[in-house]
Amino acid sequence: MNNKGKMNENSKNEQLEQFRVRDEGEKLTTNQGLKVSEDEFSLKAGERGPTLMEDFHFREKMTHFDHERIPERIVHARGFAAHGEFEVYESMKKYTKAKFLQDPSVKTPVFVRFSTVAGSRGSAETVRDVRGFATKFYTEEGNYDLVGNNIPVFFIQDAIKFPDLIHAVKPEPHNEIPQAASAHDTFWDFVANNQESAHMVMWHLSDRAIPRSFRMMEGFGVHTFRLVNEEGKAHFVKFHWKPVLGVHSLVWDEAQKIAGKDPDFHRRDLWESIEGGLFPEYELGVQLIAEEDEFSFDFDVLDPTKLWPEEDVPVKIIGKMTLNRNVDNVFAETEQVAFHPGHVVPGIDFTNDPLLQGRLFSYTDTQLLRLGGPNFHELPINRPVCPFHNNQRDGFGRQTINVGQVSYHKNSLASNTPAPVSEDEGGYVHYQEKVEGRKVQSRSESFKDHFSQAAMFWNSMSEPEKEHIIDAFSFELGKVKSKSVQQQVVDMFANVSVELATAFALAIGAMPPQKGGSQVTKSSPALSQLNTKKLPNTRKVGVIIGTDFKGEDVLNVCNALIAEGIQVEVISDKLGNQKAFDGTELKVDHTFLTCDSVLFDAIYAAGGKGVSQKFKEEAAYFIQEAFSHYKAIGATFEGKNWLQEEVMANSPGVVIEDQDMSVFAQNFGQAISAHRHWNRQLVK
Ligand code: HDD
Repeated sequence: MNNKGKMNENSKNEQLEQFRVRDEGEKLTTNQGLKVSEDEFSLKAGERGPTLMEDFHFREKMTHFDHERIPERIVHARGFAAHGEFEVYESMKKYTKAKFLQDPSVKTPVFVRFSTVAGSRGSAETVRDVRGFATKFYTEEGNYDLVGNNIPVFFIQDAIKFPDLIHAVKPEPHNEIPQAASAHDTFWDFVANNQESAHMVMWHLSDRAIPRSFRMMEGFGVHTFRLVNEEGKAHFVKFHWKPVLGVHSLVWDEAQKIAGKDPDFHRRDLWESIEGGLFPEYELGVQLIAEEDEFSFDFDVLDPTKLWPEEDVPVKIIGKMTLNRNVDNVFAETEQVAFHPGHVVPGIDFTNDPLLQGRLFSYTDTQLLRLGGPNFHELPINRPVCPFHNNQRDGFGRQTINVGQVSYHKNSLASNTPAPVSEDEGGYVHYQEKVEGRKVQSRSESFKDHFSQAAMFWNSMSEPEKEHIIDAFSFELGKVKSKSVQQQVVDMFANVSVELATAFALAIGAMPPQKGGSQVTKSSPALSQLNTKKLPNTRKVGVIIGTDFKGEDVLNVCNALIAEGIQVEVISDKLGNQKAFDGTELKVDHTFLTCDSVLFDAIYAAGGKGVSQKFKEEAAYFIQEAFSHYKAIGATFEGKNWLQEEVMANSPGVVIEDQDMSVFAQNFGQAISAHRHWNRQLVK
């Protein structure tokens, strides 16, 4: 990469280009460049004789294969990433001197990795878990990493407890069960005995922990950081990513089924959206608190188990990120990318949040093991797009060839270069916060209210969201074997809501709480997903058609849906083309066998005369399942016979019509945009 060229949104792509190798059409060689003549038979003494050590190609090929795996991340092992760009809407000069937040005409390349936390690299993606949302901005001043989650608070207040938290949530060590799940004794034992987790647990058991798509979840920097402007004035800041499509989730039963039907559901969704040009977009927001107001709130701004209610501290939307390019190679990019909350640029600084401070140690430490040495910054995906020079040398896998005699500072032989530069020339100067205190191992009193915001979260939920939380507690605690742990959790969450604790206590056969209750009446409407944006865009509809379907009518519906931005996939009992009575043909994308109702946002039973009894049963099963997951259901013509009309006909989100197809398409499109119809009565 020519480091002297001006930086733009393509800078990272251009830099990566010099590392890309296209093997197609090339001759096979060894890693030494020697052309290979035989790649199927190892060198042997006679056709049935012993293999010879002398076969260097065999040895090299096998050795490389034997070393292909690297340690997976201790947390966030299962992840998927994409490239994109970020643009700021207006200059943020008033608050920060960070260059990438100054000029709306500048686009900064980004790389974003989404992840689950607890599961191994091969685990299913729709499990109940926090999602990682880590963004690397390749700025002209160096890489800035915003290493966040889709939940704005954390389980613990001090990083020293992180190994304990993770040991508790990971599969239990004696039998390595369960994979990628928090529904087991050690996790809940940790929760009950580390009650600072209360607030985050409420989020974890809410619909936030089962997102519909990476494209439909928020991201949060979690910690309070500092923005510092040119004059040295600082503001406390919390970072938010707001998905343009709104925040939407799966239903728990659906999430579990998808985990089996398509363990790659979220990566497939992201990959296909980007391949199809439906680029995921997120707006960047900041909440700002002036330093003078540090103590004006009923929470401590340094406490990572607290959020700043958006109604009290509004989120100022300052820019947009668009993910527009899939990776070329998952290992080289997604697996080898190294994030670190300590990768900052001038104008962005830290606070004394004890969780953040501990993270500043952990990330480099883990990369050293995972990426095998101190040179991981040289891996193509991790390289800044601006020049970098220092006196660090050598180490495993060093690629840079530093020319010259001098590798120390201060020196005279190289005129004391590379030289530190002043703040005015872009040198990073740490914010000069005044700090005083004794060395103690304790926690501030201001960190000790663990339940008020958990109660606020509960108060902010709509009825269906509350039901989901009760069901989630009943599920999770229902899997816990220890009666004592179950009871401890009931008693703990009585401090959030007696209604909640009583409901799940009854479901798991524990004693309803004897005391508890919260005085908190505050709620924050921004926390409820019911208040999110509802758009049809990118929603996926499974269209079930049989032979002799009403060709033009059905096509018109499909086209009207597509015009709304909805994705249409055709399901039938066999692949190939399905024929309409008027000769129209529609390509079938899936059979009942190769897909499942849970993989769609809505089902449209379009009809078809020539269908077997088996077809009808399969279609009915798809519709029934979608119905039980509160999804929009449309039925026209013979499709009406595949659903239980007497049960479903007047249900919210069920659209039945065989006269006016444009009215049908419009109503069905609206039903799809609503995401889910929670006010639907289910037949139990
Ligand atoms: Fe962490 C990875 C987010 C607390 C230690 N963390 C990791 C990733 C994300 C987060 C998104 C995946 C990055 C990637 O995609 O490669 N972590 C968070 C957030 C936290 C948090 C938002 C709380 C606010 N983490 C946290 C603590 C510690 C760690 C308190 C340890 C003191 N996290 C790690 C790690 C990981 C990691 C062990 C594993 C792989 C990696 O760093 O690169 O260092």
